[in-house]
Amino acid sequence: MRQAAKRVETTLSQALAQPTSGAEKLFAAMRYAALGPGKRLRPALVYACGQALGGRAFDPASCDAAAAALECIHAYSLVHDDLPAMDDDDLRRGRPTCHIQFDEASAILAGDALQTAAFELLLASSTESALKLNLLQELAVAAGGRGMVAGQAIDLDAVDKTLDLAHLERMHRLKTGALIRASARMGALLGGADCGQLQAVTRYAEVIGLAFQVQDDILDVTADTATLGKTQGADAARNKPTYVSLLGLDGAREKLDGLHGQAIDALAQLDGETRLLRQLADYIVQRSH
Ligand code: GRG
Repeated sequence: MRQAAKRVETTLSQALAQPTSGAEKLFAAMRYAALGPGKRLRPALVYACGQALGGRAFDPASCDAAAAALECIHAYSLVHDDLPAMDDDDLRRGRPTCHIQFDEASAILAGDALQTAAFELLLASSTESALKLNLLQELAVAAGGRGMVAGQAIDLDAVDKTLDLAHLERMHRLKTGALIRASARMGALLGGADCGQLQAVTRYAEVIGLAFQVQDDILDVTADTATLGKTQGADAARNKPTYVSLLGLDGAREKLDGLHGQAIDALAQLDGETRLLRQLADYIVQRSH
């Protein structure tokens, strides 16, 4: 993860280095959002899947644009999620949220520009054209109204409602799962995955995506504010359904164990070197922030 973080931060830093004249504040807000102290989980998945499928011939540089594009979309989603019209959060990654550090209009624009920067990064990459089109499609579908944005809409609609487990799962598959799935699939495509391998990677990513959210819900009620980098119990306090509110803490932990097992089973279908993917699955269920 450290190596992935270093690579993606270098790519993002270069991509956002030259502000458009007169739009210095916009670029400062974009850099603040994209280069803040995040875990870079999605880039790590891109590189790990690329390596698992690409084997010895794998060159991490081939994944730099995809990794940075995913982090741009992720950063934009967090900036917009924190806005007063959405979750209205003051704290993110242990620092003031983008609209508190700058102002609301700048945060909206920084999110907008980060979203399109993702596609610019992919378009400017030296990836072969047919593969590039596949990557663009993966990202566009995962990020938009058939993926993450749809999940966010369902989530906002769920406040004060009772969702059952199937509904909750569908919302998370879209809201956080779609981008995690796209990260793994884009890495696998860059590593030259065939159809069967892509299916196994997709299954792995779908279950770790859910596991990530279950652990997020557990941490929301168990970790302290300093460790979390955000307000503890924020999701529960917003009266949104969570895995903990539906299953209880022990039930959510059991669910997490089951998903971890399914991720390891999915990796058994891959013939490549899957050590890093196994470690990422372990990290997702054991993480403390
Ligand atoms: C506003 C269009 C739009 C979408 C927002 C993903 C999302 C949709 C909102 C995020 C809300 C949230 C905090 C969800 C919980 C799971 C999650 C995505 C946490 C943040 O991701 P991490 O932990 O963040 O990978 P870092 O800071 O490490 O990059």
